[in-house]
Amino acid sequence: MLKKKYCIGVDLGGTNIAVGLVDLDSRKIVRQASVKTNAPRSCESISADIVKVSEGLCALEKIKLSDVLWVGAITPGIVKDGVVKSAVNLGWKNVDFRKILASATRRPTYIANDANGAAYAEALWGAGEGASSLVAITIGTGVGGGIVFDGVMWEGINGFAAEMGHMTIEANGRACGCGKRGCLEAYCSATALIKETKRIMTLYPESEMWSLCGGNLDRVSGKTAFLAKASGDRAAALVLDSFIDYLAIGVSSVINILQPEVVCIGGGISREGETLLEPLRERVEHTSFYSEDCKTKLVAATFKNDAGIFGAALLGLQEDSNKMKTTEQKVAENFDICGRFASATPYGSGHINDTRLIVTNDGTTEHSYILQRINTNVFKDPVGLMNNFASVTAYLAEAIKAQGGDPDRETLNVIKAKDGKNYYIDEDGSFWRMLIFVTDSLSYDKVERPEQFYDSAVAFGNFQYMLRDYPADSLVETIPNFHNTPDRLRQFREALEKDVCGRAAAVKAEIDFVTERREFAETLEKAHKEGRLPLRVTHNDTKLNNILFDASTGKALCIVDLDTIMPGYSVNDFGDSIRFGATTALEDEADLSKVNFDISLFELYVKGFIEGAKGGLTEGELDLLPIGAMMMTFECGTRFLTDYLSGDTYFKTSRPAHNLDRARNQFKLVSDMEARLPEMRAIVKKYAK
Ligand code: ADP
Ligand code: GN1
Ligand code: MG
Repeated sequence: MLKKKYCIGVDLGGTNIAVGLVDLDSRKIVRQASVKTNAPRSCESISADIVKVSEGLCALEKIKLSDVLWVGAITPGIVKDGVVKSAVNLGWKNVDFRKILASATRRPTYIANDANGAAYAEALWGAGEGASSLVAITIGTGVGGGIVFDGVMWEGINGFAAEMGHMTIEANGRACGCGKRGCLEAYCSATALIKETKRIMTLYPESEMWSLCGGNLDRVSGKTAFLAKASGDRAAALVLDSFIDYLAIGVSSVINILQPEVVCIGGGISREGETLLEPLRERVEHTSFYSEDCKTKLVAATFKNDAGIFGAALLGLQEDSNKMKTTEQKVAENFDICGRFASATPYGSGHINDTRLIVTNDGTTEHSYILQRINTNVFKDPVGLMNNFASVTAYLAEAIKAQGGDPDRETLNVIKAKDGKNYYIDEDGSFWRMLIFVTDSLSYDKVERPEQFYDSAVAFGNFQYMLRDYPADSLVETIPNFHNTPDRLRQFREALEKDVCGRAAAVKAEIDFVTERREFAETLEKAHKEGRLPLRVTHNDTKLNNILFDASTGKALCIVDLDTIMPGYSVNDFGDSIRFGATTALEDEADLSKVNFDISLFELYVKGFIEGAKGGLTEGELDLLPIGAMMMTFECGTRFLTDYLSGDTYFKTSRPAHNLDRARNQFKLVSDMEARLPEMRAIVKKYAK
């Protein structure tokens, strides 16, 4: 037999706690019971009562509480992400209701504000079923509401959203309990209606309303005016005319702002049905932006007495709804991460991928991740890339363990997608990967302390050392000819010939700078062919911001950006760090008077890199370290200039001449290095012993 699908809905009010066992297939409350709230009372004690009542209901259905799919609870007050920020009736402030109730029930637990929950139930199974959007306005002691778009409840950034009762409908109007004046609640709550009914009655002693309440003002209710109006009472008509006029102002504002498919009116007053709705519709049509063929449906709520239990029970269906989530949230939820998605923030200053810091919350703890959209304009084989990435990081983890390090913090750790792959492809075809965020770490765009640069050199040297036996031929070449400088010059000439933006004429000096160094560009390729420069497994993108430093110790911690790990030259890894770090300015500093090669930083890096490589560099490699520095600086400048000529399609830019500034900056460093090559060679000799 097919197992029935049950869930529990808890309507926690200031007076009663109503609990219902809901059968999700038949959409019925199969059992329900309630106990007194006895507020103020602790959340733990209330949760224990909820468990007791729920277990009783389950026993009657011959199931266990552990058989229910989830527990949903609604409560008055401000609720955000399961935390009751404040609920005056319960005496709660910043109470993590979801966490406490979840640990009491041991079931997945969902919490919402009561009006939001009611709106959600209406949207899914009630007046808004099948509609894309619904706004509920609940008229009771106060006026509450809820907004549900594409199946997602909008709580606002702070839980205060959909407080319909506190929209101003009359400047300097009636005082409201919230301290403001002229709020919808002060005119259209049941409380306000009763007050106004009494006021009008005292002005019209002949009104039918008096006999309806036996001459006793204390017996006036929200129904009194409706009943009297039905028999033609003029005073009652006055009360209701102004009540509906004000309500129409509120409803029109909602429609004008949101244009939802459905607006539903709930709470006790909504039982008046068409007596209320017909005149309301008429007024709203006059005061809102309506399109005849596609207008908001204005209807009464479907759930009456059971609105609370359903409003709570259906909260668990939120999981199904994906539509209003951001791309990052949807993508993040496709990876095997802990807790619920909380936020996504742009992170780092890389030029290639889109990097986001993702924070999740499991009810007790926050977890952080790095989510990256792989730039497939740059990396044509993202699947191969991620294979490299995962194999190399697994290999590094072992090497780090062998060196006595912490593999959780000293190398990247790939989080798999829920389907077991190392990446996730979203509905737009974008490739994403998820990494564990290395907490308490920082990366730098410029050397802040010389020791930092030395540390990074040791780390990059050691990185190469750790990968010395890695099977190079198992690696996919993620960007063919990545550091083949002659090929970079060929691409440069191609871009120059095309000159798609007409930028070439204005950068003749830079073009000449590149062309004059055509022969130099061959140096490393030649050395390789002559057997003086071996191919190794290298990082190929060793700039300072691709290494994380421990925020508390300041020590180099973890090398990141492993997209370009492939066979390459050690001297290029050395050189790429020098071009970015051994300088007095940022990589994109446009004022060239500030850009100078810093030979003392160069010296520190030489020392650190040779140490880190643990004697693994050949004589030929050591000899070529200064050329590696010049080559990477020249090549990178040429790439920036190429991209400038091609219309800035490769590197991220934030101003029109950004790539040109970067190119000039690198060329200034090349000139400095050329002038100081003998000194650079002497430095290497000093440490190469
Ligand atoms: P890009 O290829 O665009 O440079 P990166 O992979 O280098 O992308 O990521 C950009 C930045 O994000 C890095 O420079 C680093 O500061 C930060 N970063 C990357 N991965 C992590 C991580 N796992 N933990 C913490 N920070 C990270
Ligand atoms: C890019 O990805 P990111 O920002 O760490 C580039 C490097 C350049 C560097 C210049 C894959 O590095 O090759 O040297 O910009 N990465 C790729 O800052 O092209
Ligand atoms: Mg990077």
